[in-house]
Amino acid sequence: MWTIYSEDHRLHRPRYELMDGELVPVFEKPERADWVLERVKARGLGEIAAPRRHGLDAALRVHADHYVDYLAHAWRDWAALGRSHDIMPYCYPVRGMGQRRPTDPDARAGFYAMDSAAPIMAGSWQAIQSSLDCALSALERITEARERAAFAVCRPPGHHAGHDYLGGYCYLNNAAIAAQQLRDKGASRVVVLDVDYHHGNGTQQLFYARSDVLFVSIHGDPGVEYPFFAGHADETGVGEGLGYNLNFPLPHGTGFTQWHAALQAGCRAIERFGADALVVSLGVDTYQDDPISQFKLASPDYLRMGETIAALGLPTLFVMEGGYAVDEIGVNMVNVLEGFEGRA
Ligand code: SS9
Ligand code: ZN
Repeated sequence: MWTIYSEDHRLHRPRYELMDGELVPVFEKPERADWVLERVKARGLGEIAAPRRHGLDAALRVHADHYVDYLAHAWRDWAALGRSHDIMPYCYPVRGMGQRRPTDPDARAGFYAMDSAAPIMAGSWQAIQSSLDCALSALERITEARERAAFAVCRPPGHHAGHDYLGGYCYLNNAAIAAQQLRDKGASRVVVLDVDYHHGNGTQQLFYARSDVLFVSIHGDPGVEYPFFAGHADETGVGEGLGYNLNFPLPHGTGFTQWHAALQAGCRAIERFGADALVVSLGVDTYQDDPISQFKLASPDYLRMGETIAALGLPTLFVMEGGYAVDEIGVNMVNVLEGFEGRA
């Protein structure tokens, strides 16, 4: 399968994030994409191509225009104050606050954020757009070149980003935008399957009231895991969307047997749904040695994961999300793709 990759991701390299009450170097770093690309090459997965520029129309189908405008101009407004450190919010509107859109740069940073884990720096916007271009160009391998599958090396990732907010290393929701693009290009039913260790709260939010896009997510129990405020099993959709949101929260320490049983249950729901196409939010932070996660998957398990996803028989776009055990993320990510292609 084709891999779509852009060097522009390097422009996004924020310095610090908060962990255990301490500022630590950001786990979501450029080396992640390097390891993935290296492994794609080493295994001869297929063609590697740069994305073409798509502009923002597709993004504006799921994100608020004022939010996208914030992403585009946040650094300019921040730097105009003479600041050179990454944009990091420190004041958030909570229950009962925050109806009015602020103009102050610090207020805007908090208004458009769910957490402090998605800093913005000078090159971020360029990288964010290129990351989305990777997803949309990979999607064209499926919708235009009529191929079965494609892989987008998206950095920064997207699944925590919602209609009008960033968070958890995510700015534009690449997978959700691709799913909407599939709908706009004629697919009647689309599934987003999120296998990242963390619940895809942004994707869930974007399709929560809709029955045309089924969201299935397998993740660390939000009772004890980021993003805490979404991803519980009783979140099943609302209105039209009731029954079209399926969460599988699993406890810390979950190994592949238990994880795979959830995937199979998810696959049965996907089959009942009768989808035309599948978008996979492909995070490999379920790995046993991931530095910020608590599942116990081993590298060969990712081959099985790919096989099970392939058995759905759907056109499939793989969009890179998380995975922070840098040395192994290439192996694990590409194992899913090779398992999918039956090369294992
Ligand atoms: C861990 C801090 C987690 C955000 C994680 C976002 C994952 C994106 N103590 N910070 S896939
Ligand atoms: Zn994650």
